Amino acid sequence: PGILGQISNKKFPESFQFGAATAAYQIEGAWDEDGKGESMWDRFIHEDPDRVKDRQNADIACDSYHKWREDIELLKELGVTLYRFSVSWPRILPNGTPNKINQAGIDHYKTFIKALKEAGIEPIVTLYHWDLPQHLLELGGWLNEQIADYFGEYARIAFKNFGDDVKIWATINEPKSTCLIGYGAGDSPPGLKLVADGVYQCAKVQLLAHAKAYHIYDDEFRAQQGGRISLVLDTTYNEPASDSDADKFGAELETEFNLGWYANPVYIGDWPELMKTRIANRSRQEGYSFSRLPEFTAEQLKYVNGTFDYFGLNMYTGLTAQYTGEFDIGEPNYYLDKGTSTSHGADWTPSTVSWLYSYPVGMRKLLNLVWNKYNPGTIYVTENGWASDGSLNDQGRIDYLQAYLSNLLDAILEDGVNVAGYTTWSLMDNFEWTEGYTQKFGIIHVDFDSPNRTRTFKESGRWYQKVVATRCLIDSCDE
Ligand code: PNW
Repeated sequence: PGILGQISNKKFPESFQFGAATAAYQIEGAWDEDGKGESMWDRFIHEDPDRVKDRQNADIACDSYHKWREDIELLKELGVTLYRFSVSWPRILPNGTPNKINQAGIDHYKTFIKALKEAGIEPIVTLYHWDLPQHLLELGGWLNEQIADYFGEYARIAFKNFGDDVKIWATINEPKSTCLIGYGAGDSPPGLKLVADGVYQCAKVQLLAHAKAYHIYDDEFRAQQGGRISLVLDTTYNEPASDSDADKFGAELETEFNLGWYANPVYIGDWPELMKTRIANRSRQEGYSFSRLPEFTAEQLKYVNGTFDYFGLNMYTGLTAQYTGEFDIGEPNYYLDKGTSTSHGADWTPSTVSWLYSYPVGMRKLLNLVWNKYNPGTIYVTENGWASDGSLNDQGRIDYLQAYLSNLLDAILEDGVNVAGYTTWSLMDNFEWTEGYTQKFGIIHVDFDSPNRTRTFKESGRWYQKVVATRCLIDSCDE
């Protein structure tokens, strides 16, 4: 099925797990309660509320720190068997270092995880979904390789305390987004505009941090706990804007500079060749005696390569790409290194956020690409979802989810891709970073005007509930 194609009339395999996803900073609130430390997002927004579109903040958000029992009831009502959420680093280690452990934070997550398991819901726990402890930011944040060691310390504490109950770990969520937005565009913390070199250094440090956590799990916990661990990467599926060889190259560049940048070191062994040669060439012409893309030492390469037990994939949308040719040498910049310009297909349905268009067949194509290129053994689609204005009548989200899930199912049944589970973004409306509460991704509505943060199923929530129960995307599937 293409964009306007047929929805599959087959059933999802019994082993396939449906779920929903959230992240600590976007739902928890309680930003300074019970000993929690300050995260870089707390500071970034408190310091200047104008950094958020509606001048709101996440001090309370969905209040899930207090209302977690209700969240579990919602998950039960949906009937899902997977819940992907993140643990807040500064809630466990207020200044990010193991020097001070906040027992109240540990107890909170322990209780929550136990209750989830009792409800028959398996946790996928993300260790880092963007809320770096402020202290570690001041130490240099993701530009300082030492942060990788601190991440390892934090991961060890999480494995030790939660690992008996958590069997699927995700180290870092979307390193690409953190590096490009926080260290390149400067629109999220730390607000740095280091698009020439900071973005590359950030990527290296995040990969080292991921690998550190992986090895600690492997060496110290895997034998007893028997779980799986990987990282979560986000990417678009990129189509050439035309049939020309130049545009085909443009799509390849787009994919290598976004997905390959992080996936190649972990799944294959080093930065993509295309990135290495292009950035080295441009660097040389720009007066550097070395490449602005930092090299891994031989030891680091070995350390990072193979640090996965599955592929965590966040997939929302597609792009059309063109190769722009070589220009602006002398102005070091990731985007010029990449050498593409991107847009979207003329017939792709827009959402309420500028970057998100519906391109369902991209899901099937991307799953095949990841499966064939990276040989991950298992893929979890850890995020996929639609932005809308927040009304309960959200047919647009149903159309999107139905078409994407249909393509996901085709990838499983027709193409033989092992997709083990899917956690839709998001369980409920939440704090959408610098978009504040203006963008709603939830299949469940949250009333941010009520102190109760009342949760109400949207039509998409009811629709998803039915899909989960019947394993079928239409009224009745082939038996
Ligand atoms: C995700 N893309 O980021 C984040 O993980 C969530 O925290 C966030 O709420 C959600 O998107 C919705 O914005 C994305 O390239 C990063 O298509 C990149 C893309 C999509 C989502």
